[in-house]
Amino acid sequence: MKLYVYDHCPFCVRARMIFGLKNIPCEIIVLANDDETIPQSLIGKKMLPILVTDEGETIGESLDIVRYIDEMTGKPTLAAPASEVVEAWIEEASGLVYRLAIPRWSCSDYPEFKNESARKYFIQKKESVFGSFSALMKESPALIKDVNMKLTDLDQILAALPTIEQYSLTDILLYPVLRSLSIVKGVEWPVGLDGWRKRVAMDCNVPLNDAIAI
Ligand SMILES: N[C@@H](CCC(=O)N[C@@H](CS)C(=O)NCC(=O)O)C(=O)O
Repeated sequence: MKLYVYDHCPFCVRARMIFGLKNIPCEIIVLANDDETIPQSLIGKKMLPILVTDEGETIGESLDIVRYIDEMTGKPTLAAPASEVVEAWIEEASGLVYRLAIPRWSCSDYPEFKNESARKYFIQKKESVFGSFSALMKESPALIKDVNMKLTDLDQILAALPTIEQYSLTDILLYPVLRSLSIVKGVEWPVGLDGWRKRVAMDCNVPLNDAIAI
């Protein structure tokens, strides 16, 4: 199987996670961010992740890929119940996380930005949606303060949940958001939550971005 991704992309992280959690081999291909031809030819639009199965079937939505791979073995890994309260937190916090992460992604050393044209493509596309990156960077101290408070809430939410030895679809939604935030320097990770994100990173074999935080 082949999985086309961008390293920074949280939706791609969802798809990468299920391969890691189930220990299923897959060729991970990082496309240049401005390569429109390959995704267009596979699914008719410029969007990743895309899975190409051994049978040549293409699947182009992250959660469809997750479900397909989880069900493939006949023994689901995502067996724990979803958590409404955690998913509500994700909904509330995501805007804040991406306003911090996106300008930092644009100047990071991800393989999808190896060519300058790919980096420019990303910057142009995202600034048209999120506004100027220099303005976002100036907003960072206030955004980091807000996100640190949100992390304290999340830490308490996770601590209050019953301990379950299995993963859930909610974990597949949450980890990519926290991994996105890990590129931001100055974020304070409460101890319990820090343990959670590091354990998931190991289990799913998708490393955090702490080492390249800006
Ligand atoms: N609903 C899709 C969303 C995927 C998505 O938005 N991918 C982004 C990358 S993070 C993308 O490919 N955007 C087009 C682009 O970057 O040009 C999924 O869950 O797979």
